[in-house]
Amino acid sequence: MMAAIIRSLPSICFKYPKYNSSFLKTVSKSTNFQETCFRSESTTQQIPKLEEFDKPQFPGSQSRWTEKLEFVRGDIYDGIPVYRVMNRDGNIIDPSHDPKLSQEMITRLYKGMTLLNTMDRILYESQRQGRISFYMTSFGEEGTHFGSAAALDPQDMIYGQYRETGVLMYRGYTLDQFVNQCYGNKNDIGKGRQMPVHYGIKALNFVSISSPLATQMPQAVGSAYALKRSQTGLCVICYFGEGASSEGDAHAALNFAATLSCPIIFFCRNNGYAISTPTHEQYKGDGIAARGPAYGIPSIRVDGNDILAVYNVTKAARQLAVEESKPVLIEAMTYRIGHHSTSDDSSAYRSVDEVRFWHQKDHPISRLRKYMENQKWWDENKEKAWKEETKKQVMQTVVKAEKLKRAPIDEMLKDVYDEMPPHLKEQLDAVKAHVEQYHEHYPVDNYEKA
Ligand SMILES: Cc1ncc(C[n+]2csc(CCOP(=O)(O)OP(=O)(O)O)c2C)c(N)n1
Ligand SMILES: [Mg+2]
Repeated sequence: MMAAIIRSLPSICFKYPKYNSSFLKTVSKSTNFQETCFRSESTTQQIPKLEEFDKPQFPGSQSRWTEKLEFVRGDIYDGIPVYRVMNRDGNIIDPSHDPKLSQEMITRLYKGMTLLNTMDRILYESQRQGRISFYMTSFGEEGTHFGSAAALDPQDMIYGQYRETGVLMYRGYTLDQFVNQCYGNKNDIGKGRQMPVHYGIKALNFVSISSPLATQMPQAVGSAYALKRSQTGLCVICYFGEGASSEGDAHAALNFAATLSCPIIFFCRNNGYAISTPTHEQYKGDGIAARGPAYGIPSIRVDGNDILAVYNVTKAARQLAVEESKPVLIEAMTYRIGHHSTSDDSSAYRSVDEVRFWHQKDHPISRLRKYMENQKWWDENKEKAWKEETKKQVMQTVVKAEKLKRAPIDEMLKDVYDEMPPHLKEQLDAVKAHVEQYHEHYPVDNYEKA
């Protein structure tokens, strides 16, 4: 029996790296396994101390004994509170939590949120008119985007899910870049090879969006681990929806980040829906923030419609992540006012009254506007002039983008490899020959010549 246990040790030790190889050799030679375990000095696992035997000493948990037979239930406590700074009238509740952002900064944030809103309206309509193939709006979530983006270092790496357009806008992605990407024209950085809204730009440290849910999460942890090793003083922020949190990748990411102590901010946008699935069908626990402590990750829940609160928590999370090299989890509570995407009609699964409540009574843009009006920094005239200006700006950008041709067909298979391998070259030649032969069936004039 003992021999069998000893033979199986290498595989056990692989899972528990605390036993190193010299320990293994000692164990293999030993006739008394129990004795060896207590003698070994090479293990990094805490050896139980006899004087602390009044506490459980299992290596997998730190806890206390109990003689009560009690299940830990998720439904007996009030839940993690929602941190806020402003009330719905735009008044600061506790002045000691006012981040005291300058008028210039607040105006920048407000202008960004409203510009995004206008761009969303116009590009959504473009899709309805068949000018672009797909679009996703961020209506109602603007506070989570701009509040978090403003609290980061511009060099921090961003991994998004797809509904974080405002984060990229704050970083400096231009209207031209957004619209060219959605139109997939030759000026798009990705040369029109991605679906609309799948933005990415190396210069702004924003990793390209990829549709399969939660795949960005373990990748983001890998980046954070690299940042930790290179000691740059930077961190990663990884955005994801509460729906994506149900993916296995989300678990892997949270657990790796915790065990490897990676400087990463997990930013969950809890907007109430994963397409048509409401949160109460998605999970039974206390949201996403409640999962953090189970992974050993400091966690907080914030009112995502309060941009100042989002700014404060992201700033504090960044400090924790960078100074203590730790993951932090933020759950920003908000509401997806728009349809999931242009492929969705949310009236099939939620009431107009529900949407109207959030649009009229708890909107991040109107809350910041109230704050600005309270400070006498904004008024109706400024609002009207800015709205007209943003509409003009976006419309002009769209008109320009529509006139541009698409990238040459040759670009389709480039940039995957440094040098195109023969099998791809063969496929490209075949496509080109086909299109040339049947050119009357293809919109060849819409494409730039190679
Ligand atoms: C692995 C995978 N499964 C399913 C989908 C289809 N899908 C696209 S978005 C989405 C809902 C995601 O909801 P959430 O994470 O809450 O983000 P939100 O759209 O609310 O911003 C689903 C199921 C997908 N893209 N990838
Ligand atoms: Mg969601």
